[in-house]
Amino acid sequence: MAITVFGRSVSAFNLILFYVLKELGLSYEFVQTTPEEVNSPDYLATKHPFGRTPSLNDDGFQIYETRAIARYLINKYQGTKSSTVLIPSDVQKAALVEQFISVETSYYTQPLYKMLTQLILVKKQGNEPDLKIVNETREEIVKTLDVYEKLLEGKDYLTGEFSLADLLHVPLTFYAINSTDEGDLWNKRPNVSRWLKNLNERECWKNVFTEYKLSEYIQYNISILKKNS
Ligand SMILES: *[C@@H]1O[C@H](CO)[C@@H](O)[C@H](O)[C@H]1NC(C)=O
Ligand SMILES: *[C@@H]1O[C@H](CO)[C@@H](O)[C@H](O)[C@H]1NC(C)=O
Ligand SMILES: *[C@@H]1O[C@H](CO)[C@@H](O)[C@H](O)[C@H]1NC(C)=O
Ligand SMILES: CC(=O)N[C@H]1CO[C@H](CO)[C@@H](O)[C@@H]1O
Repeated sequence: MAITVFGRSVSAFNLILFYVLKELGLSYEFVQTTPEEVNSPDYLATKHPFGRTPSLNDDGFQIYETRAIARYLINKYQGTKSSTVLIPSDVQKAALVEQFISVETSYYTQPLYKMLTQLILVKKQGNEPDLKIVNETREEIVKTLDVYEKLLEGKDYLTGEFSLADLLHVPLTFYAINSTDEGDLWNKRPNVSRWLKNLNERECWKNVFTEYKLSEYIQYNISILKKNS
């Protein structure tokens, strides 16, 4: 068994994949790719035709798109190297995990990714963020978090038990809370905060945090943002 991940260690989607691999107890090799490399003919032909990261190779089998890679790893390896269950075998429990993954993809990650692109990437490049986009996506996130706040009442995790659905939220939320001034959207909601605390305390995420030096992206980003705004 040899798993290789191609990607960029600071990207939220790569961090999701590292987190999944660690929860499943799998070891892997990581090949850091540069922004230029992901657009090279070789990368497009063999790793990801849309020039994105991550892409994973498992003993010759190549697959891209984070959620698809995660499901593949779960179907193949869950239960073999660790006891963590990311998608339960019970069909109805699994369906509820899929329901929340759909919620995460459409109502959470989509607006949040757009907002963070403005508040982190655009600012880092020295440009002014588009406040219309920031305002519109913030409004969508508020609506989503209001629903989450109710859904998470009396629950530790979205389905009640930790699953892939919860895990998929963690890296992007880490950047939102620690590298922008928008943290109150999460911090002011007690049920959402409790959920994030449960997630942040998981050993595998702490290992991702340490291994990929995420603490460097907290103060660093904030001071850069302050300088540019
Ligand atoms: C964004 O929202 C702020 C605060 O509500 C407001 O002052 C600003 O005019 C808005 N900007 C745009 C471009 O919509
Ligand atoms: C959050 O959870 C508490 C109980 O844990 C509950 O009293 C409160 O109403 C919840 N908040 C919302 C907005 O549903
Ligand atoms: C923000 O960063 C701190 C480390 O300084 C970490 O403990 C915390 O979990 C992070 N918050 C989120 C929501 O990821
Ligand atoms: C305070 C802090 O963590 N600063 C770090 C910011 O990030 C750079 C690298 O990206 C580090 O070198 C700094 O130590």
